[in-house]
Amino acid sequence: MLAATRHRHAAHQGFTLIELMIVIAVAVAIAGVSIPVYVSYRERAKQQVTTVLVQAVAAAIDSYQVQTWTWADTTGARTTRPLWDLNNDGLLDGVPSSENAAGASPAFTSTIIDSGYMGCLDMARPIVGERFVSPQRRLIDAWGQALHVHYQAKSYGGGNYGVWSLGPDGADGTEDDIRSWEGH
Ligand SMILES: [Ca+2]
Ligand SMILES: [Ca+2]
Repeated sequence: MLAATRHRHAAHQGFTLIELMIVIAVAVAIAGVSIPVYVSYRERAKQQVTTVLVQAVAAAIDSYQVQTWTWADTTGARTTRPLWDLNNDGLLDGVPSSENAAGASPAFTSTIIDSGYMGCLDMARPIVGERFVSPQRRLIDAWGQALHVHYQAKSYGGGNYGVWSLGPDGADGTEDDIRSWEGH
């Protein structure tokens, strides 16, 4: 009697284990399909949102034409930089107080700040939500990376400047970069 009970008990346990394995197998199968789909959906959404952001910022810069600031350093040498990358680091400027124009005198920096220049936010404020602004007040893409900018006459699709995101891989110059001068 006792042996039979133990046998039934063991059989019941075995049955539960098979059920459990089926449930796990089904869960793994579903996850195997749904996780990649979800990830690719999220990545696609980030790419689309960043494409819109890059195009919008490029349009905002375009409305400023190629406006520049010029100043003389301590040796008297004159430096001219485009409005949106005064410190020449290849990134859209954040607030001028934290991203002083490299080589500029403090007086020039105060002039920039006093003028109300807010870095790229000044140009993009009407079109960019807080979601795309870092704590350092820099414009960032959907992956939290600062947007790049460069000025070179007639280089970017025949334009004078390019704005781009490093894309999902976070590396510059790779195929997944999202560029203002390319259609997406
Ligand atoms: Ca900059
Ligand atoms: Ca990239």
